[in-house]
Amino acid sequence: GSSNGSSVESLKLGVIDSKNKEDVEKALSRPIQNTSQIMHLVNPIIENVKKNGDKALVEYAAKFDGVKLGNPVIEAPFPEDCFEGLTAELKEALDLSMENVRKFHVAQLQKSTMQVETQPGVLCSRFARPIEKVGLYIPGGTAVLPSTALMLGIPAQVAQCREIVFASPPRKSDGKISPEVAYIAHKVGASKIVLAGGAQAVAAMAYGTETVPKVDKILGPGNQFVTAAKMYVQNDTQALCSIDMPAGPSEVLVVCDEEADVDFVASDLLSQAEHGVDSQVILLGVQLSNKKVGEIQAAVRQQAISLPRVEIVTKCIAHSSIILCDSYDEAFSVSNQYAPEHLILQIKNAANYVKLVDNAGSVFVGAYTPESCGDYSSGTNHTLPTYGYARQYSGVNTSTFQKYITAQSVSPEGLQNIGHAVMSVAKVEGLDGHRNAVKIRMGKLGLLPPDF
Ligand code: HSO
Ligand code: ZN
Repeated sequence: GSSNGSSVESLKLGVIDSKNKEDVEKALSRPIQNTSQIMHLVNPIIENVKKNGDKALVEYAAKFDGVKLGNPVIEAPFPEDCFEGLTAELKEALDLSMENVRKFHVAQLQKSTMQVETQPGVLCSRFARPIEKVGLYIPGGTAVLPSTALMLGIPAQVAQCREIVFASPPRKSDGKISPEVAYIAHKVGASKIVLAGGAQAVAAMAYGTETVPKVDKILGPGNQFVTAAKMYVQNDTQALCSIDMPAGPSEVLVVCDEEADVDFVASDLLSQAEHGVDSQVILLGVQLSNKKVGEIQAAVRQQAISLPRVEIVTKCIAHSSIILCDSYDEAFSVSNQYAPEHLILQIKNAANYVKLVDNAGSVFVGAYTPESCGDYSSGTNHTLPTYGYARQYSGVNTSTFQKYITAQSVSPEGLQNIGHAVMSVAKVEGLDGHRNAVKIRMGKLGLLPPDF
């Protein structure tokens, strides 16, 4: 990595006092994302895939991935050479991670039908069913992310989706998919792997091609092209496709106090910073001494310079900061305002403060709980709302792959209990047909006076 003077110099987290509202607001603002401009580039790609199917996919693989594809789709059972290069150590690591993610997501299954008798004879119920076909997008980009394959694939399998389709850009070097992603696709019972990235992958799964099945929901993180394409197909009734959530750059907010281990704090900030130059990392320090602030800055610098991705980290740190807070309450109020994707608590009695969290994707409680554990192996999902969407979205979970169906059964006694209310509301809405549907039944049951 580079360690020239200027980059080491900018490897210093700036410090802001929480009383300086303008600076705090600036530090907490997210980078502006221009989706409409990207749409101009994405539209023709979607149109091309819609019209020309596999031929368009092969064309884009040559153009964007520099790969000559015969068939853009690999079908299960995946050929042995897909797994070439997968080591025993990695297999074991992925197996352990999958097992924990499976345990946590199986526990989220609501197995029995929920049923409520709202009035005597009026039975309302709700039950879950899997979304039939799902498309899981696994990004290529600056890092291979088999963990994302696992975080999307396991819950889809747990929810018992009938068809799971993977899409991921082929490797520039050999036109293949990484063996780790192929292994997970195999483990979760995916039917197909589409060798495509970007908007073209999203379009192929949304509309279907000769070899790619049309899916009902598309999930997974991606670059701006992927995000724009997901937004587009979600709004196209011809695609009849939903998406998981809007995606933005990844982020972490760490809350620490004077007792925190500065090396732990620095490592958590950096593990998020290395994701990308647009990642955001924020440290809220509760009643920190100047000495502690200096130690944190030094630890960040010292750890950063030995990371292979130091250049990305340096750019990220340049727009990240430490915000000094007077109290724990103040820190949590700032955190809730920011609504971080990841919230890490490195404070005394951390577990006692979880009740103060109103907005966050996932919370990491205590000094020995780095975000990395949740990114890979503990069991929680790492596909989380970014960009402040933690205010209204949940991270990916088992119900992300299901929909709920309600049912009701009304007995004659039940009709007697609610029929008059239905007729009155129908009348004020001017919908006589609605009113009649109840009136006819109540009449035959002898529940209405003859002159009604
Ligand atoms: N922290 C990332 C997930 C990830 N980390 C994948 C490593 N690999 C976004 O939440
Ligand atoms: Zn991560």
